Amino acid sequence: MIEQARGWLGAARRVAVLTGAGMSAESGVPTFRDAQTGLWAQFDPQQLATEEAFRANPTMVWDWYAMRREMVAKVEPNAGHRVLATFAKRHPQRLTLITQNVDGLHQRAGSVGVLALHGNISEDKWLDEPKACCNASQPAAARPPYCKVCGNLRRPAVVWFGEMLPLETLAAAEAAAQECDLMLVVGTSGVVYPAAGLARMAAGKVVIVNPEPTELDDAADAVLRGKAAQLLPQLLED
Ligand code: BV8
Repeated sequence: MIEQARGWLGAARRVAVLTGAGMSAESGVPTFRDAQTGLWAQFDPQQLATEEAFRANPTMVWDWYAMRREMVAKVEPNAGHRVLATFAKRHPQRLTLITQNVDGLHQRAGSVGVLALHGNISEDKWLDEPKACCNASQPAAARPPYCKVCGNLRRPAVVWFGEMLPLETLAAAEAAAQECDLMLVVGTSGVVYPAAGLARMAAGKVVIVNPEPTELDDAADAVLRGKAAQLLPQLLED
């Protein structure tokens, strides 16, 4: 199966790659749905990663992101992240990398022009439309930080459930899917939309890389049952 996928890759002028939390599993970042270890075991991330939860419990949600930021800061990109960055450098203009991940590991591995559909956990933004008084450089040091004048809260610059994805990024991802000769769908359960929908609009062959079945298997031309950091080097190394 991997030889067939290598053949499709060799023939593909345009390659789109869609990655999810499984891409970072071998770096030690728990995947989104099993990330609920310890304190967070009793919460459903789909409940926590919402504006409603943040407005209701700003400190609790802020602390959840602070814990995840600390974890991400301690890990390194894995061989899967690295081989995607190397391949793109050796084949300019041929690979478009689309990720649902907010951990920044693709970018730290050297990938450029990453279409980060769900934002970046290491960046903040204002919860409400900032006013002249909301000076991002001096929010009050609290959990979460806030504007000392109007009380506007800082929040993680990620896309929460129920929030629109950045429109330009999503449009670029859709264009990449619709123009590709091959799409690699790596480390995603295919549950979250509209990201998962990209695999269903791929013009080219769809190859899934995942140790488990996913919601997108029916859309695949080939399924490589295995781990990203092991299979991507086998697939992408010249
Ligand atoms: C929106 C940032 C509308 C926050 C995240 C259509 C149909 C159904 C539902 C919807 C729909 N449209 C909208 C919805 C609702 C919702 C949704 O999809 N809900 C799902 C749960 C049913 N979507 C939204 O709310 C989106 N917004 O559509 O807005 C709108 C319209 C108009 C006006 C206003 C609004 C926004 C979704 C974005 C949510 N934010 N992240 C944060 O991180 O805190 S999503 C979050 O889940 C992560 O980004 C994560 O990446 C993502 C998806 O999960 P996966 O990446 O797939 O991770 P998961 O743990 O599920 O799976 C891991 C996989 O890895 C597994 O398959 C495993 O087998 C595999 N694996 C494990 N180890 C390895 C491996 N693979 C390879 N190698 C390994 N070693």
